[in-house]
Amino acid sequence: MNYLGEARDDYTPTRADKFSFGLWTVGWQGVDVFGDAVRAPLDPAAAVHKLSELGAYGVTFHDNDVFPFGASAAERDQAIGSFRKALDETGVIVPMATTNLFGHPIFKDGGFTANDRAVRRFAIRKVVENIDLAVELGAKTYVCWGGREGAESGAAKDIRAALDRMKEAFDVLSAYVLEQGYDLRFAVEPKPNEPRGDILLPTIGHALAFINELEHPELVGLNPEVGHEEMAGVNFAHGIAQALWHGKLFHVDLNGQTGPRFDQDLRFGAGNLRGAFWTVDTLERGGYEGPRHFDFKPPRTEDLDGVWESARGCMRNYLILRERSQAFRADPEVQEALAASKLDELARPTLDAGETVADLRREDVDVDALASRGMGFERLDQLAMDHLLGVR
Ligand code: GLT
Ligand code: MN
Ligand code: MN
Repeated sequence: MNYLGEARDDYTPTRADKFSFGLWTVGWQGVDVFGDAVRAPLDPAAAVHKLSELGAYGVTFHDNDVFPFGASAAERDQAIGSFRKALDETGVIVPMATTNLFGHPIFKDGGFTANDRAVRRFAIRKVVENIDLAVELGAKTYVCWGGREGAESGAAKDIRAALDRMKEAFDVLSAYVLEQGYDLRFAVEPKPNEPRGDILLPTIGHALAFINELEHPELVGLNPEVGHEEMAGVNFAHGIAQALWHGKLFHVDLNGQTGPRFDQDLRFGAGNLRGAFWTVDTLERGGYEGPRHFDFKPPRTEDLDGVWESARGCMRNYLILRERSQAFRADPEVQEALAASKLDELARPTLDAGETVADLRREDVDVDALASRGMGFERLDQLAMDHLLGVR
């Protein structure tokens, strides 16, 4: 039984849960820096059918997840037709799309910020072409992950000029979207490194500051990824809470990561489980209404059955954590502990209306009493742990 007295093991996703997956996630063949493909290519239409059967409501794609780089018009139409047919047959939607500006050798020094101007011009054009397709398929969010926008060495990239070019790309793309009357917003996906030694806009904070410099900041928000922030050693739940505070959490990439190391892209809930608990708690309580999008890589050890187990696990873990977070918040002892830890006071403005610093200066402060007062956070956190571990 769960805390509401309902049958406990009902963590089966429905479309109302808004789970979505990138075609490149379940379709990852396992090619990595050290090894070849371990799995056969997965037909996008087959992926759509299986994800639908598992309970996902959406799929997302890069242009070249659907048709290969350099495909002829006929090949492109045929591939899109087959993908679209699967969407129609299943009712699966495309909430988001993105561009592959990293796989082909032309992008070895980046797309929007490549030193080579001809590459930059080609990159923007590639994005525009896929935006047209994205909108046709109903996407409302367009992700820009700048994995190749960066450098391995100091003199190779003039960072200020590169940021000018990055801004230029977003300004041009925003103008295009407005001109076409598209109902589409951009979401920048930060990452600190990999594949480049250092990537531009490495964290949520860098990206938020960058957005303010754009011609159309209202059209650009964030698509933070759990593992990317944790690679930088920062707290993902805090990061998305701040993005929500700025009204900039347009999309989210959920996955698992164990601390600062290479980008593991584990299934959601694997790796930093406590972090995942607070991530779900923050999304569910913070007013986020977008897709719960999984961007993970089923490990190379898995065959196709293992791929689907892994996809199922992402959704199951989200639902378990959602239930655990709800149980935590509904527990009267937790509510009492939250009050004892003064969370309600934190929500109250520090100065009352009409008060000024003069009022603060007049105040008689019992410094010793305030200094010796415990905050009760350990009790509060243990209650969270008990809920997370399922013993409450
Ligand atoms: C790539 C990357 C992801 C991004 C994708 C969007 S592609 O797999 O590792 O984090 O979200 O371009
Ligand atoms: Mn990643
Ligand atoms: Mn991602």
